[in-house]
Amino acid sequence: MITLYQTPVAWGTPNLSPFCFKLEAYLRMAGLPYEVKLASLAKAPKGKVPYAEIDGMLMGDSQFIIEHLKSKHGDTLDSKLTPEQLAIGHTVRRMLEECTYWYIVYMRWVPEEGWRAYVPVVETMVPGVVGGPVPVQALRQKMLQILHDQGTGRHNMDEVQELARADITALATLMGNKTYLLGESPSSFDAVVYSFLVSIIANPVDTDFKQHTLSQENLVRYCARFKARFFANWKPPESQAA
Ligand SMILES: N[C@@H](CCC(=O)N[C@@H](CS)C(=O)NCC(=O)O)C(=O)O
Repeated sequence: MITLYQTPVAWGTPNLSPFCFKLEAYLRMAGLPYEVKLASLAKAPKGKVPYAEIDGMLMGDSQFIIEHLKSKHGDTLDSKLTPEQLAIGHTVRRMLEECTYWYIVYMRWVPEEGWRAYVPVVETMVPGVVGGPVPVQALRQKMLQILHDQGTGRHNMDEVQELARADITALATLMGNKTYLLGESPSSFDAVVYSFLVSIIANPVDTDFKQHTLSQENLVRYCARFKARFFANWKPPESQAA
């Protein structure tokens, strides 16, 4: 059994961390049984979520975990992809994880309206996930500093939304009318695309970023299709059921 350690269920989605959600989506796509437990950043091998326990060993980083699972259990999802498809998948994954991710983070932590909506979610992570009774304002200050150091925090809201819209337009164009990102069959890259799209759409605060995503009909249809195929029977973990 694989134990997936992640942040609590929130906003009606399995996880608001797109990296946790991606890993859970991959496990479901690959048909690997798993259980979910609440993470503790203090115990996380890389100090980040998700992390997983596999054969008694703790591993960090969603992609390292996926690569490990592929070598252990085989890779039915990606084994038929051409080198060009793999390159497109890789590029899309890196765009979402290294760029779009920061725009998702910005919308939650920077604008006052976004922060007001996100505080209740952050409160569910104190003290357990963050490892102590840290005030949510201190967590916000830390995240604002991280955003500043990364660079996205130096942009204003309009600039971030413009960057974010461009990523979504590129994704919608690449998706076209295909059933999944790279064709008629799902690949591991769809775990990334789906989890990041849901992370954007689930935010209750309306932004251009969210509206632009919702206006891409092919992406909205894609999310519905993916959910129906891989998350139809999803239930919150017992420890977190309402
Ligand atoms: N490359 C990592 C990224 C994971 C990541 O950035 N996780 C965020 C949550 S979405 C996190 O743990 N942040 C807490 C922190 O940095 O202290 C992966 O794929 O797992």
